[in-house]
Amino acid sequence: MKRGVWVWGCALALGAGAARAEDSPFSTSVDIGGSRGGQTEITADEYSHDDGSSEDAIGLTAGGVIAWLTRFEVTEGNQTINEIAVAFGTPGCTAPPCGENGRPFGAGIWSDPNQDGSPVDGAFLAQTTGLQENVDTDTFQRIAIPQTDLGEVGDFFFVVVWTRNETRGNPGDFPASLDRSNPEPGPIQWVTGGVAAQFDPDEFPTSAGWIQSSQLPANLRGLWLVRAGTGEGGDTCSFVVKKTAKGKKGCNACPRKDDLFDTGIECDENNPCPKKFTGKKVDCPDGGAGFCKKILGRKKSGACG
Ligand SMILES: [Ca+2]
Ligand SMILES: [Ca+2]
Repeated sequence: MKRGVWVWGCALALGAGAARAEDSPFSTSVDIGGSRGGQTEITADEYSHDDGSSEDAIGLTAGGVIAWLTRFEVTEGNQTINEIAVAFGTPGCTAPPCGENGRPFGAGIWSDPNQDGSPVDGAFLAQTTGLQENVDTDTFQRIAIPQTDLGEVGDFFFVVVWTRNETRGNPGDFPASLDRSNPEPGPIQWVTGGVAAQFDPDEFPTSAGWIQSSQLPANLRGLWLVRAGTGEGGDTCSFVVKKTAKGKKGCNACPRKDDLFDTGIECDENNPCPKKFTGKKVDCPDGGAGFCKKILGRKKSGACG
């Protein structure tokens, strides 16, 4: 099995201990307050903790790469998934946009090898990359991932979303949508990142890094708007990568063989995706410097017509 993990060029200012508000690298968009509903239960075909509405969004104060992780437990009949859904930013954003439409992001599934519920030993299962849509609207963006077997009923697994956390001249925007209706959700949420952080799928993770949300300042706690399930993966063309693409000029986030790569090209029944995709020089999928030299993909069966 492939193994893909994180390495961070710079550890967070926070350690494993409790965070104090004054030294947290994370900050929040203005909390517009108010609850718009209760926590939803897992549905037949979607893993979900959030209630579908964000009351806030958080990001890294100084910018960088931010990753947010949600833990789920495998339920009967849902041991295999092929889609992740995520919302970016929040409608209450006071310095709009909280995120940026068109900005690259990644999403993936990690297992929990020792099944203790902690993600520090997470083992890579599948990933995809896409471009943010519908920022600041609470609209879930659905993105296809390779068909993933999650293990046995009751097993923990992790859904991770990551993106660069800055716009040009505006470090510290707020991409991670936060459902504050349940501000103390328990040990199912983590976050990590940093100014010099980068994604390198070929390196092993450092155990430091993931911060459980209960260790964040109270105003940064809640539920990520992140879900996983089965579906068609949205309305843009995803391709199965045929060969690991080479990163150039500092890009460590190029898709590898068998990853999915979402081009952002819109498709529907009348406008099906081309059978092949060739990207000679593609901007680094983590939104940072550099590019991927050659991305070759074949159409995913059944993808968007
Ligand atoms: Ca809510
Ligand atoms: Ca673990």
